[in-house]
Amino acid sequence: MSDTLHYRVCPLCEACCGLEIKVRDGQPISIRGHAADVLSAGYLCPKGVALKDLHEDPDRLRTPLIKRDGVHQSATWDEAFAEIEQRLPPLMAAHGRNATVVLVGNPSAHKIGLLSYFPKLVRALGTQNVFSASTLDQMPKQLASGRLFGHWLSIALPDIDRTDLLLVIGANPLASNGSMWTVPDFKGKAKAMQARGGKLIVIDPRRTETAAVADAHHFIRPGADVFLLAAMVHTLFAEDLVRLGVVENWVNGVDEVRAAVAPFSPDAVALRCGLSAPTIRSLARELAGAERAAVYARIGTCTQEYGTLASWLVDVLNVLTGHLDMPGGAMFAKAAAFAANTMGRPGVGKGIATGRHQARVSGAPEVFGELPITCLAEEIETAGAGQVRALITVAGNPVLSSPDGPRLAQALDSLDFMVSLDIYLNETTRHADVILPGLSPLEEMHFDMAFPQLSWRNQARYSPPVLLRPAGQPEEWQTLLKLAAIVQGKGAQVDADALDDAQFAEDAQRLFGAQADAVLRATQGLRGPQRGIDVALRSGPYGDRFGLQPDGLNLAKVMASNASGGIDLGPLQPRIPELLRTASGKIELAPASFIADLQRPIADLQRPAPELVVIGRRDVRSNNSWMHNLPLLAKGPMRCTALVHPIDAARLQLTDGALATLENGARQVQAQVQISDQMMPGVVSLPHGWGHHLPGARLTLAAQRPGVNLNALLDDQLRDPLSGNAVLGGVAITMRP
Ligand SMILES: Nc1nc2c(c(=O)[nH]1)N[C@H]1C(S)=C(S)[C@@H](COP(=O)(O)OP(=O)(O)OC[C@H]3O[C@@H](n4cnc5c(=O)[nH]c(N)nc54)[C@H](O)[C@@H]3O)O[C@H]1N2
Ligand SMILES: Nc1nc2c(c(=O)[nH]1)N[C@H]1C(S)=C(S)[C@@H](COP(=O)(O)OP(=O)(O)OC[C@H]3O[C@@H](n4cnc5c(=O)[nH]c(N)nc54)[C@H](O)[C@@H]3O)O[C@H]1N2
Ligand code: SF4
Ligand SMILES: [Mo]
Repeated sequence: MSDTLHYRVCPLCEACCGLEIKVRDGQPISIRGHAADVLSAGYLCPKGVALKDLHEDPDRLRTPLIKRDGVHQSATWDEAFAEIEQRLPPLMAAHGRNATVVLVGNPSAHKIGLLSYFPKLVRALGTQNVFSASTLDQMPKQLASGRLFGHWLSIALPDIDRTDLLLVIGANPLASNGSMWTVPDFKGKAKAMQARGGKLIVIDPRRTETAAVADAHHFIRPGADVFLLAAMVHTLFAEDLVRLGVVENWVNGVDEVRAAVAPFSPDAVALRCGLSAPTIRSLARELAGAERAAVYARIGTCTQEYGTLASWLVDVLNVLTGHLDMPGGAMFAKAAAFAANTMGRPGVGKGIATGRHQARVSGAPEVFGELPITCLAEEIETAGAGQVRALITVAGNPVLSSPDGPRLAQALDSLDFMVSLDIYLNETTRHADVILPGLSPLEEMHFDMAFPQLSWRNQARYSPPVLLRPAGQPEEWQTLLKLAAIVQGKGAQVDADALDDAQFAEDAQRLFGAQADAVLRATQGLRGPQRGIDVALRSGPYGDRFGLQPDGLNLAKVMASNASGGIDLGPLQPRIPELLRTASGKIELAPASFIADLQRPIADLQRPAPELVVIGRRDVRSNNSWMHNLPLLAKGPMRCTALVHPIDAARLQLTDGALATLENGARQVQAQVQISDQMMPGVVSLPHGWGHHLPGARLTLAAQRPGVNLNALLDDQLRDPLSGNAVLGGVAITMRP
C-alpha cells in the first residue's frame, strides 16, 4: 500500500502546531511540522513527534477497565456503562446532587469533544461541585481579564510580529511553547523581533532557556511580582509617563489606580522583590518610552499568593503605557468561532460574576463556574450534608498535579464511587472503579475552541481523524453523553447519536428561532461537535451567516483548507471598544476587589523573606504529568532534578547528583540535586508531574525513572483568595543532604 499524508493540529500544548503525518498500512510512520500551516509554518517540538509513541504505547488504554477486588480488569463498554448505571444513580439519590463532583483536567482544553460536552454532563448531574486544572493555572489571569474587559477569555496578547519591546514575566515559552498565548516558534519570532532592533526582557527567578536568548534578564523573588509591577505603575505616575493612547476614551479608574499604588514606591519594594529601585524605574521608563511594546506574564505570576493582583497589574501597565490594542502592543485575537467577545451586542455587556455559590467546607467562592481544585480533598473528607461521595474525572491527574497529592489520594480511596475518562491507568485513575478510555489523538478529529482566542494571528483550522478508530470504541463526546443519560435515568442503552440529534434540534430552536430550520438544513450530515463547529463558524465574525454572506466561513470551507494549512484571517486588529463586555462599556482598570486585596501585599512588605523557597520548572520533553511513558520523551538525562544555586548548595552541604530531602512542615520528598547558577540564590526549582512509583498504576516506562512529586511537598490550603488558584511557587522549604 502507498503512503498517505495527513495534516493535523497537535493537541498536546497551546502552540497548536500543524503536523504532517505519514501513514502506511494504517500506521503512522513519521511526523513532522506542516510547512504550509498558517499558524505554525512547519514548527514543531519533540512532543509532536511523540504522538506516534502515544498512539503505539502498549500501556495506553484501549478498553474500559472495571475494578474488581482491588484490581483493574478489562471490560466491554456495555459492562462498564452497566456498572456505572448500577452504582452512580443510587448514590445521587441518597446523597443529593452536590455529592457527585466532576474534575476536568488540562487535555480537555485541547479536545473539543471533551470541552463542549462535559458541561452537558455537569448539567445532567446538577452539581455545583466542578473542579478543574484552571485553579492550578490561569484562573487569576482570567479573573483579571474578566474584570478589566468583561469576559473571562478576553486576554491581551503581545503582537509579537510588530513589537519592539517584549517584557516576559514568569513564563518560559522556550520550554512551554507559550501559554494563554498561542505562539508556535516563540524563539523564531523573538529572534525576528531582535533582528529588527527589538528587545526581549525576561523577569524570572531562574535564568531560563528564554532568558538565555533575551537581551536582559532580571531575577525576582518568587511571589514578588505584585511589588515589582505596582512599583512600575507607581513610577509611571510619579514621572508623568502615563499615556492611554488609543484607548483613552475607554478607561475607567485611572485615579483609583494611582492612589492604590502609592505605598509601592520602587524604594519601598526593592528589597522584597530583589530588583533594585533604579532597575525598577528604568524598566518602567523603557516600557513607557517604547512606541510599540507589550508585557506578557504567565504561570509564574499566576500560581502564587498574589496571582490575581500580578495578572491585573500586567494589563494596567499595558494600558497606562498606551500599548493596549495598538499594533505592536498588547492586542486581542478575533477567533472565527466560539469567542464570547464576538457574540451579542458589541461594546457592552454584563461583565463577570463570581461567588454565585461557595465551597461547602472552606467557603471559597465560585469563580467562572468552578470551585478551587484544592478544596476537593476536604470536600471528600469532611462529613455532613453535601459531603462528596462520587467523583468523575475527565482527563485529569490531580494526585500528581494538585498540591498535597498524597492527601488527595487517600481521600479518593474513601469515595463510594469514582469514574475516570482517561487514556491511562495512572496515579489518579488507579483509584477509579471504572475507567473509560478516550481515543488516540490520531483517531480523533480536531478543532480548537479556546486557543484561536489566544493566538498570535487569526486563523481557522480543522483536522479530520488521521486513522480510523477501533470498531466499537466511542468518541469521547459520545461517552460523556452516555454518562449524562445514565445519571438522568435514560438508561445505559440509550443511543448517544440520537440523543445528540435531539439536543441539537432543541438548541437550534432555542437559539435561532425562526431560522432553526435553515440551521438544521445547513448542518445536515454533520454529527457531534462538528455540528457545533459549523454553527459557530457560520454565525461567527467571519461566518457565512447561513448563506447571507456567501463569501463567509463555514466548516466545509475550513475542512477544505486542511492540506493547505488552514485559513489565515490575518494579523491581530484593534478591537476596543467593540470587544468590551463590561457593564460600563469601558475598561475597568480599578476593580474594587483588587484594590482592596492590595492590603495583603502592603502588610507583607514588612514580612521577612524566607531563606529558601521552591518553584516549578517545565522541560520541552515533558508535558505535565502524563507523557513520561513515551520512549522518545523519556530518553536522555533525568529531568526531575532540584536545581540549587552554588551558594545555597555550599551553605546546605548539598552535593551535585546526590539526593537531598526537601521539607515543608511534615511534608517531604527526596530529589536529586543539580547545582546550577541559573537559579537565583535562595530559590530551588523542581518540576511537577513526576512521582510515577505509586502502586496500581500501569506506566511501565515511566515507573523505571519515576522522579518525585513536587506537589507532595505543597500545601493544599494555600490559595489566592480572589481566584481560588493554588499557590504552587514561592513556598518556603528547608533542604538537607
Ligand atoms: N507544582 C506544580 N503543579 C502544577 C503545575 C505547576 O507548574 N507546578 N502546573 C499546573 C498546570 S498549569 C496544569 S494545567 C495542571 C495539569 O494537571 P492535569 O489537569 O491533572 O493534567 P495532566 O497532568 O496533563 O494530566 C492529564 C490527564 O489526562 C489524561 N489524558 C491525556 N490525553 C487524554 C485524552 O485525550 N482523553 C482523556 N480522557 N484523557 C487524556 C492523562 O492520562 C492524564 O491522566 O498541573 C498543574 N500542577
Ligand atoms: N514542555 C512543556 N510544555 C508545556 C507544559 C509542560 O508541562 N511541558 N505545560 C503546559 C501548561 S499546562 C502550561 S499552563 C504552560 C505554562 O507555560 P509557562 O508559563 O511558560 O510555564 P513555565 O515554563 O513553567 O514558566 C514559568 C516560569 O515562571 C518562573 N517563576 C516561578 N515562580 C515565579 C514567580 O514568582 N515570579 C516570576 N516572575 N516567575 C516565576 C519559573 O522559573 C518559570 O521559568 O506550559 C504548557 N506547555
Ligand atoms: S510545541 Fe510541540 S507539543 Fe506543542 S503543539 Fe507544537 S508540536 Fe505539539
Ligand atoms: Mo496549565
